[in-house]
Amino acid sequence: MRIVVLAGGIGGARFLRGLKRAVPDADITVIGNTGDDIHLFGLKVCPDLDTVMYTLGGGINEEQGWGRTDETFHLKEELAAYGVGPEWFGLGDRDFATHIVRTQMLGAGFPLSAVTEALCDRWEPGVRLIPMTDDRVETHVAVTLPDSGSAAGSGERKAVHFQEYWVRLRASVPAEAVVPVGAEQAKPAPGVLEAIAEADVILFPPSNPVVSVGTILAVPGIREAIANAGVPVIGLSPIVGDAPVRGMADKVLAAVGVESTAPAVAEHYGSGLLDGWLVDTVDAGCVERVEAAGIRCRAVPLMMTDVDAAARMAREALALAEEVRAV
Ligand code: FO1
Repeated sequence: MRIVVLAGGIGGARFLRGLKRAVPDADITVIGNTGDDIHLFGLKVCPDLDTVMYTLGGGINEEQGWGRTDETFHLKEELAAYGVGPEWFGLGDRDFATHIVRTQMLGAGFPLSAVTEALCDRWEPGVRLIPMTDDRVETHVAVTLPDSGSAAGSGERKAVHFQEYWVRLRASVPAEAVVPVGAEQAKPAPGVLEAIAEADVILFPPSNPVVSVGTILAVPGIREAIANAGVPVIGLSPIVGDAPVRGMADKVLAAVGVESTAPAVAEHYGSGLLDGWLVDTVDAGCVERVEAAGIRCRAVPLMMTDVDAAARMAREALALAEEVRAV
């Protein structure tokens, strides 16, 4: 079975670990979000690609869900001693090596897709990991920063890099707009459209629908290829009981005018794209609403408490795909 998965960071990576356990013989291609990528200290950092690579390759810091296990921060401390930041983004020594190799290869002229393949030679994630594009796309978030010296609402309006919004500001101010800068001009990376065309099933894991899956779909050609693939497209809700399972998805959903509920996210993707949607059992009451929108829906446990739980979710997603295929 050939499976294509559109993945963000932690949620996508943990779901993939379950999917691999559920169907060990499947041929899995992961299209990774690169809108979170950031240039720091002259290096290209790809948080979502690395989170998938480290998680599936056994090198992830399990508690955090990002970065390396057994990490130290000497380099960051030395940089800080020179007054060189940003201090708010935690890059560890082991992780730095990945960014150095990546940046060196990019500088030598290799595209990001080839660099990712080379990095995966070491980590052997057991899936084919392809960035959504080789072109530069950076998600920016429009915010109004509170101005402590004046009346509320009169602060400075500016666009910040997604990582600054997520990590430095901890999504503490409303996201007024989310813009994947460069996406309109980007082309799908080599292999992306081919994998979609050859897939037996396409899965949207419980990743952020705006800044992860949404950014991948913003690359011209990818949404259309998925909608026209003629195979079941199944998503898993990242919202359980009207709150994100992890992260701050509600903040960026508000920016695109979508309420933070499992059915609203399904409707946001729409029946033109999505054939099936899994919601958590606590949201069983919304199954009818999702089906009324033309999307087959089932309520199953969606908390990825461990790899077995993620594997059960993956099996449910594939079972729903078979139901869709049978109609
Ligand atoms: N997330 C944090 O909350 N704080 C950090 O300092 C941080 C550093 C970091 C370094 C490398 C990396 O691959 C990921 C990192 N993340 C960090 C996670 C990341 O910011 C986001 O969770 C993802 O981009 C969202 O998918």
